[in-house]
Amino acid sequence: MTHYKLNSSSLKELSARVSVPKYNRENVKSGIVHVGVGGFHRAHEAMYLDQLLHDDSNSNWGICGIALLNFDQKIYNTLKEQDGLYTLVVKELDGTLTKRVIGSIVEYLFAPENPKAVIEKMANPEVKIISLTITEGGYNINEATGEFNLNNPQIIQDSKNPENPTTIFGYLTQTLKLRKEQSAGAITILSCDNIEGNGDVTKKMLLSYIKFAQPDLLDWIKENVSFPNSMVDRITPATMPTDISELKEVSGIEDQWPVVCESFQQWVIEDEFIAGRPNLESVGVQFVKNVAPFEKMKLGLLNAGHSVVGILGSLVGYSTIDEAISDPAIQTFLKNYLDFEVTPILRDLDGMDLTAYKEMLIKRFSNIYIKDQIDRICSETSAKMPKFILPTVFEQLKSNKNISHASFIIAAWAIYSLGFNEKKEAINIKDALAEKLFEKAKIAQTYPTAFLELEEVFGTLSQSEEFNTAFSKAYQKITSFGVKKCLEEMNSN
Ligand code: CS2
Repeated sequence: MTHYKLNSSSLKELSARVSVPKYNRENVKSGIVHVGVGGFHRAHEAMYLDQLLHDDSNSNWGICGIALLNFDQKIYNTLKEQDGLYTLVVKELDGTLTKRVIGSIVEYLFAPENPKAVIEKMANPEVKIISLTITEGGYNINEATGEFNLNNPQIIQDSKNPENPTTIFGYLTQTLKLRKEQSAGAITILSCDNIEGNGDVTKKMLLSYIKFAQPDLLDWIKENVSFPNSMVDRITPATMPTDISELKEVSGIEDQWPVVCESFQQWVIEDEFIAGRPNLESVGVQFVKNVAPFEKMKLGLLNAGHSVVGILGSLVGYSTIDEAISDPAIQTFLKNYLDFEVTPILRDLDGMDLTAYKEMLIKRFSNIYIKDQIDRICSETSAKMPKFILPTVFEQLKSNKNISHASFIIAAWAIYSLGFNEKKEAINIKDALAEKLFEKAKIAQTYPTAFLELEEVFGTLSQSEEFNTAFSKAYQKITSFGVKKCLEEMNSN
C-alpha cells in the first residue's frame, strides 16, 4: 500500500481509505481561537466543528489553534507540517476503529515564538469565541483561599511586561485591551476544562488579574465579554507509538500525531455567547440554562472515579485504567464510593438516569482498546484533587455524612506520593507540586495528617477532626495490610 504523509495535498488520495473533510478548507475563517490544542481539544471541540463545517453556511467557524507554552512546540510543528490536519481514531467498546481526518483547525500559532501575532489574532473582529483547555492547574487558583494567586512569578512578570505575555491571563488581557481600542466587538471566553463553574472561575480569575494589571479595562469587559459555563467529556488517552504505526500500516497514513479516543462524547453549555455562536445543537451539543448540576455530576463521578482508580491502581502496580478497573476489589470500591459518597450530593439532574450514567462509566473505564494510562490520570493530581474529590468531601462533612472512601483515597495518595508502588517499583509522578507532596508524604510516615497540611491543595480540610481521624486510620491500615486487603475488607462491610 502506498503511504501518504498527511497534509492538504494528500487528502484526495486518502479519501479512498478514510473519511476526510469534504468542505473547502480554504474558504474557512477562524471564528474561534482555541488555546491548548492537545489531544482532548482535537477529540472534542475540533471534532464537533469539523462536523459543522460540512455545511457551507458554517464556514465562519473554523479554528485557529494556539500552542501557548514552550512545551507545546511539538504539537505546533506537527500542525504546521500537516496543514492543521490530523486523524481522529475512535475506539469503540468492541474494538472497532473509526478513522476520520479532521480539518477544522485551519490556522495555528506558537505563542512563545510570536506573542504579538497571537494577541492580534485573538483581537481580530472575525473572532467571536476564545475557547480554552489549559488544564485544571492553568487557572492560577490558590486553593487555600479560592482566590487568584498574585504571587506567581509568571503573573508578576506578565504584569510588568504586558506586551510579551507568557500566561493565559496576560494574553487575554492584552487581547481585550486591543479589542477595546480597535472596537473589534464583543467576545465569548469559553472554558472547556474540568472545573466546577469553569466559566465563572475563568471570569473571576481573569478579572482579578485585570483589576491588578489593567483596571481601566473592567467597564468594557462588563459589557463586552461573556463566560459561559460548560461541561465537556470524552476520554482521550495519550497517543502511543503503536497508534501511529497502526495508522501507517493499516491505512497508509503517515500522521505524526493522530488522536485516539473513546466513542462517548458529551458537551453541555450555557447559551451565553455574547458575540454569537455556531449552530452546535445540530451536531449534538446540549444547551442548558444551568450547567452546574451536570458539571458536578461529571467531575464527581467520572473525573473523581478516574483519580480513584488511578491512585489505587498505581499503588497496586497496574499501568492502565482498564487493567485496574478489572480488579474486582478496585471496581467494587469505586462503585461504593460513587453510590454512597458522591451520589447523595448530586441534585437537580432532571431527566438524568444516574444509575445508567454510573454503569456506562464503568464500561467506559473498562474499554480495553483505550488503554488509558494511569500516568496520565495521576498527572497533576494536586490540581485535580480540589476539583474532582474535595468538593464532595466538604459537602459530605458539612452534613455529617460518610467520608470513609474519600479519606481512604487521600491516604492512598499520601503513600503514592512517596514514589513507590506496593511492588517496590518507582512511580513516575508528574505533578507541579511533586516536591512539596513528597516532603509532606515523608513526614506523614510518622504523623499521617501532616499530609493534609498542604493548604494549597486541601484548603481547610485539616481542620476537620472527623476527616483527620478517618484519614489516619486509613493510612495506618494501608501501611499495615496493603491496599488490596484493605479494599477487600471495606467492600465486604
Ligand atoms: C481525566 C480526564 O485528567 C483526568 O484525570 O479524568 O482527562 C478525563 O479523561 C476527561 O475529562 C474525560 O472527559
